[in-house]
Amino acid sequence: MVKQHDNIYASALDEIIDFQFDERVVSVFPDMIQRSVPGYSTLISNIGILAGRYAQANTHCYDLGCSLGAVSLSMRQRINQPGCDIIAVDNSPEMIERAKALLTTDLATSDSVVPVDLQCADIAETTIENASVVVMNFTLQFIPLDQRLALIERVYAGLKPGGVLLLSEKLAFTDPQQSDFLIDTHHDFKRANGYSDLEISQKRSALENVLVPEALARHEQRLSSAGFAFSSVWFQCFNFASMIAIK
Ligand code: GEK
Repeated sequence: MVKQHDNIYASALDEIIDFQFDERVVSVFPDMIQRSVPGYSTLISNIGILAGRYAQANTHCYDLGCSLGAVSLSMRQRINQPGCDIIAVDNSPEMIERAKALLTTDLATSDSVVPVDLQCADIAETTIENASVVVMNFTLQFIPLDQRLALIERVYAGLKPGGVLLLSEKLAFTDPQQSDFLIDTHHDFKRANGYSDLEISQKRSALENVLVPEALARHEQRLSSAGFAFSSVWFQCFNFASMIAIK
């Protein structure tokens, strides 16, 4: 599939409406996420490696907020325990439609036998059970703040002992100097990837009420109150980080 260039915020807009994962975003999504999230490809390939390490025989591995299924496709290359499947969930019908096409190509071309069940659903309502790996790669940040603890608690309850949650998030920082440094550096990263100042500022406004980042300490607290005895950051580039929490 040819990667379409993201120019959604390139021209000045009269009114900036809240960001949505609609057809227009879906059509440019691989280009958008690659040029906006520092370390995205590194994260995708290493989530596969971590899933390979922690997947347990005869369990489910979840990709919550799967978008086009990049995490699922990486995990299915690396999981070699018998009887595992991947349950990939997203509430954008356009995302799931496109993810199905990509999965069909992957099923036809890769050696992996791990099945992927793509579901169009709200992750707040997805049953999580008999799980050894649960991935939320930049999804929790879109869930309303007051629903986040309940979701993480359901993930914890659905994991088997030794199972893991891999949680990637854009972070907020309480120290103003650190915050300015990391946000400015992220904007440099976007400029270096061809986004103009206008695109950066219009996208920022569109995401303002939709993507709510939290401080690392807040995530650590929530993981601990949900029951996870161990959590650690395993990746960070600027204000984007990924954590692992082990049950
Ligand atoms: C990747 N993980 O490529 N239920 C289900 N899906 C949701 C919900 C919800 N309540 N809220 C948001 N989403 C992917 C990238 S993108 C991150 C994840 C980004 C979905 C939403 O439709 C979108 O596809 C995804 O979460 C977030 O590794 O665009 O910054």
